[in-house]
Amino acid sequence: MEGKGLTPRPELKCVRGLPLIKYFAENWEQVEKFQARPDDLLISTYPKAGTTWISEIVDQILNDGDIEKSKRDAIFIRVPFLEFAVPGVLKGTEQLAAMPPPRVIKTHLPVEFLPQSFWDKNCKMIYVARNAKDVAVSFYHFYQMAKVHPDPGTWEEFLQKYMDGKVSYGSWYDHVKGWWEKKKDYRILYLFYEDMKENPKREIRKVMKFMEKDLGEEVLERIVRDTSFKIMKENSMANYDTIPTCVMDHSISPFMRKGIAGDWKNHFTVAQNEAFDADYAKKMGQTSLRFRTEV
Ligand code: PPS
Repeated sequence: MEGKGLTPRPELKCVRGLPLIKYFAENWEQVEKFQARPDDLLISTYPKAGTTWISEIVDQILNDGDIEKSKRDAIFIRVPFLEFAVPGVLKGTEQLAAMPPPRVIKTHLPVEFLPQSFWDKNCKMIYVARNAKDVAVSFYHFYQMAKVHPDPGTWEEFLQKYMDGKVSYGSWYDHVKGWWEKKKDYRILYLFYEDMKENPKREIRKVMKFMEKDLGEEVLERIVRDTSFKIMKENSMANYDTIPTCVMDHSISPFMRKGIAGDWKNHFTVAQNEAFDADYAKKMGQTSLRFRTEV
């Protein structure tokens, strides 16, 4: 990845009301007409919910737990990012056009923005949801280190923008609820980051079953180990270390930052937490979707 011709910190640009990274929005036509195949496996998340973790798990399952095979390339090449587009770099849609099946595809799109062909082809999809407060903290750090985002401002300012859905990919609330509703009608495995932290073996077993891959206990245990935060943080094919500093600056905040549930407590003030909880109750309403904020 070169990143030439990139203007640092461009303002977000809306596509049908959805705020996106400017370059992603400018490539929207290509995304909308993307043609999924029936054997594509889609990984969908709101940003910072554990996308890289579940992508690494899925790729290791596809490779029967052989970590050397999973180290064949960086995670963003093995699992292309559908709507990714920055000047001078191969777009997600271009990467996917050249990729042999079975393709694993990453997206952060809200359910109503997913290209229609994924629904028409009835693709399998894995959605990972993470609690809203930890996502806010992780996103704030990511905005600082990934310079395709606008300047996040102070934590207080960023938190307000996040609550108002004025960040890249819009409202966390609409995202998690939209995908939750859709799973009633489509082949969507809906997972929670906090469950993965609590019992990765149990959750990876669910993923294997969903992918119809029975690899046995020994391989399962190896995948649990090789997709742990500690191992992935050291793995340059999983930790985004190979991205140029002009795009992601790990010295500001590493991509593999903390990898825990409950870090929000180190960032929210009491007043911020109260305001957030009140707003959360209004926005989440009567949904059956329930989140834990720590493990
Ligand atoms: S992105 O940029 O939206 O695709 O980011 P994403 O991969 O969704 O989220 C990054 C956060 O996930 C944490 N992470 C992990 N946690 C636990 N275990 C493993 N293996 C793991 N891999 C990534 C990563 O540290 C980011 O969370 P924070 O809270 O910032 O540490």
